[in-house]
Amino acid sequence: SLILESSSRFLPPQGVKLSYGTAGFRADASLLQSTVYRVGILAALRSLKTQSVIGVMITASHNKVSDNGVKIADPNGGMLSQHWEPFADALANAPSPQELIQLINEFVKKEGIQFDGVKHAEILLGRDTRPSGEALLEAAKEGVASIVGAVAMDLGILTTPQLHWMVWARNKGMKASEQDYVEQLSSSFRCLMDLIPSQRSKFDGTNDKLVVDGANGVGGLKLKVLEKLLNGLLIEVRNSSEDGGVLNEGVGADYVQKEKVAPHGFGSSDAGIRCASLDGDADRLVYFTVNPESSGAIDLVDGDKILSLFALFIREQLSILNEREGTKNNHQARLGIVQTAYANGASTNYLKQLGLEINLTPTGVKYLHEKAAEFDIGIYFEANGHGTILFSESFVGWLEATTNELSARSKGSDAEKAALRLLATSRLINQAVGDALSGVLLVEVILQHMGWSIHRWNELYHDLPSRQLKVKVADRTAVITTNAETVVVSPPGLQEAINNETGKYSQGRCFVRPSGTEDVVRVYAEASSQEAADSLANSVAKLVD
Ligand code: NG1
Ligand code: ZN
Repeated sequence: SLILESSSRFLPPQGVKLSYGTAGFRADASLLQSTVYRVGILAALRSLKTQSVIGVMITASHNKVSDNGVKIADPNGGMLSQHWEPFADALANAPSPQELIQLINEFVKKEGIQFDGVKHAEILLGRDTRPSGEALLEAAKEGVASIVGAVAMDLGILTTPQLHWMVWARNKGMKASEQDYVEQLSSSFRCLMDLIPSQRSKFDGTNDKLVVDGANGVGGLKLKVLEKLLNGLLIEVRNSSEDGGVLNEGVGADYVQKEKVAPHGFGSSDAGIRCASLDGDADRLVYFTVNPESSGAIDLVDGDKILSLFALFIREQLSILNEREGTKNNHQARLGIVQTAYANGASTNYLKQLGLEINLTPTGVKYLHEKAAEFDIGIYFEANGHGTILFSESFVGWLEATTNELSARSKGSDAEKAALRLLATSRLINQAVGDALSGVLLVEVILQHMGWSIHRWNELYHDLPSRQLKVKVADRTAVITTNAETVVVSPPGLQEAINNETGKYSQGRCFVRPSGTEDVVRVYAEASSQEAADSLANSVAKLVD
C-alpha cells in the first residue's frame, strides 16, 4: 500500500513517547518527522470522516525555536475532537509500519470511514517561521498523500489563528484565502472606526501610536500587511521575523506576561507609549507600558483586562439595543464570560460587580471555547492573552434581522449603530480560535470608541499580586484535580495542606495542577502583597515536591 511505502521512510524515534496534549504534539523538532507524517494521515482520515476540510498547523507557539509541534484544526476551526485524541496518540507511537497500518485499518472500521465517499479528503497546511517547519510540512504532505485521493494545500507561513480561520471559513462556504482574512478583518475594523460616537475624542493626542513586539515570529509580518488597510491607525512593529532575532527569546507575550519585563528592543525611551506583545504564532496578545522609573519594569495589561475591555464594550452595545423602543422582535441576549483559575481574582471580582455571568473551566482552549459557545455572545480569555468572542449563529441571524429593521425604521439611531457594531465585531474577532491580530484591532478600536488611553484602561481594576511556579516531580499525573482545577483530590491530604497555608494570607488564593504541555506541576498563588504571594507559592511548592 501507499502507507507501507511512505511510512517506512518515517520511522518514529526510539524511546520517545509522544502524547496529543492540549496543544497537539510538541517536542524537540528533530524528533517530529514521523509524528508530523502520521498527523498528515490522521488529518486525511478526519477529513473523510467529517466530509469537511481539515487543517494541520506546524508550530510550537511560545516555546523555544528548536522545538516544534503539530496540531489539527477540526471542521469548525477549533481543536481536534477529544474523542480522536487517543487514536492520535496510538498513531504517533506505533513502532513499525506494519503496526501503523493495522491501527489505521482497525480505526477506519470502528469509525466507519468511507474511502469512496462523495468528497475526497482536503487538508490545509500551515507553519510558523521556525526553520524546522519547512521539512516538517513536507512530511505532513507525504502523510496526506498516502491516503488515496487526499489533497493537501500548502499555505506556507501563517499565524495559527489564520489557519484555523481558513478551515472555519472554508467549511462555512465562505471565501477563505489569506487575502480574504485580511479583507474581512480590515473592513470590519474600518466599519467599527466609522461608528465611533463623534463626541468622543480620538485619544489625547500624546499616545496614538501602538508599538507591537512580534516575538521574532510570524505575527509582525502579517500585522504589517493588515496595517496598510487600517485607515491611519499607526502601528510600529518591532521584533518581526525578518529582523533576525531569535524566536521567543527574551521577546513575546509569554515572556512579557510571565516575567513582567519589557521585551528586547523596548526601553525607557518607550515609557508611557501603548505597547503590545504577540507570541510566536500570534494566538496570544498582551498589552503593556514601559515603566519610566525602573529599568525593564512594565505595567502589564493581560488577557483578563482585554476580556474586561471587550465585556464592557459588548455590554454597552447590548444595553443600547435593549433600550430601543417599539420593537416587536425583542430578545434578551445571553452574555457569558469564561475564565480559568489563572484569571486574576481582581478581574473576576470586577466582572462580577458588572453583573456578568462568569464561568470557570479547566486550562486549555478547547474547554474555554466549548463553554463560550453555549451563549449568544461568549467571551473567553486566559490570563496569558489567548481568547476571543464567540457569537452564536442564531444571535448573528437575529442581529442581521434587527439591523435591517432598524435601518428601515430609524436609520442613524443609536440602536442601529449598536447593532452594526456588534455585527462588525463578530466579523472582526476570530470565530475559530483566539487571534492576536484580530484582538489587537478590536482593542485599538474600542480604546478609540471609549476615548481611553492605555492608562485609563489599566485602571479598570488593580491586579492582585500573584506568583506562578513550576515544580519538577517524578510523576505529574499523580496530581488529580477537580472543580476547574481549583481543588486537588489526589494525593490525599494535599488540598487540606494547601488550604492550611492559604488561610495564613490575607486575600490568599492558591491552586496546583499538572501542566498539559510540560512535564511539571504548576503552582499559582495570589495574595495582598507580592511578598505574600511569593511566600504562599513557595510554601505550597514544597508541599507538592
Ligand atoms: P499548561 O502547560 O497546561 O499550563 C499552557 C498554558 C495554557 C495554554 C497551553 C497551550 C498557562 C498557565 N498555561 O498550558 O494557558 O496556553 O499552554 O499552549 O499559561
Ligand atoms: Zn501561541
